[in-house]
Amino acid sequence: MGHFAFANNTNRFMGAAPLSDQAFAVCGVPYDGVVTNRPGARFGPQAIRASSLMLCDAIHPVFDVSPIDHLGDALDMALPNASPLPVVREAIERQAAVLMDRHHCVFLGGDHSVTLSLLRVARARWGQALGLVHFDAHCDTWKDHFGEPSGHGTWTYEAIQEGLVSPAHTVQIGIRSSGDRAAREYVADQGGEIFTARALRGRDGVGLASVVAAIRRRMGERPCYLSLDIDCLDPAFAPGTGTPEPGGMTSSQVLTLLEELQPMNWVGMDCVEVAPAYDHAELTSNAAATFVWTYLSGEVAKRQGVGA
Ligand SMILES: [Mn+2]
Repeated sequence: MGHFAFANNTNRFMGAAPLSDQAFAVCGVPYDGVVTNRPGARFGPQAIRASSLMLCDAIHPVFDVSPIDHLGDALDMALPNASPLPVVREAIERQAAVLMDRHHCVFLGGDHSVTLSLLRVARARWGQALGLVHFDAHCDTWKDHFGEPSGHGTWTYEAIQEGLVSPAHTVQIGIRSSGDRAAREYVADQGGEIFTARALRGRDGVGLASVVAAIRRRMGERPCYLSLDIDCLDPAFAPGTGTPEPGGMTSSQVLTLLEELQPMNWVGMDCVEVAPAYDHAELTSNAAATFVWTYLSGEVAKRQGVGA
């Protein structure tokens, strides 16, 4: 096939086919109605798709598989962007339920509020409180969104309150933004674990081995959901996002963690908060596409019994 197969598929992730009965699905959630600062993440999905075309045949050098033939792109959800958040959530949840019933899904945000809806669907689909690995500069455990009950910085708190995720199986990575102690340390106070960006400074490759071991030990075989806010990265690696926070992770650190956590029992992923209007040289969408590709390759390898 080669990369010429992309010619007519440039609006789909990695040039994948339209979604039919493939094991894996990519779907955009183009909603950015509750961002704190700069809007624009509704255009994230198409920017990530455009960058993903650079991956060519998409054979992953660690997992030695390409996800392309196992993947369909459902394009973007149709959402009532001007409606109140509960109406938007209902539309996301209705569409996500159909997809998660039939496919292992990766969702492209959108602002981070969409993750609460995706977790509601995943919780119902798997019938138990899920494990959560949450890459982010922000704890997203604020109890309100500047006076509103729900926003893109409340979903982790809400997910724990709703019993969607198990607090003891919730791990945050890259946290560093301003915030009051109660929010910053909420996950740890609930029995989970937080690896702040500060704690990860200067650690890469084998320097992350103890982090990997701690996460894998904590999660065991529990079904786990991966939520990756692109602002976990330093703005040097991901300027195109609504609430950039200096002092963040490197792309290599995130890739090391994604590769080493591959053996976990993942049930789905989202990659959110890519806002292409603030991007430079497609750095941000390129990082997002590479992270999604890494995750999908790891899952395809697992199904094919190919070792990492
Ligand atoms: Mn964030």
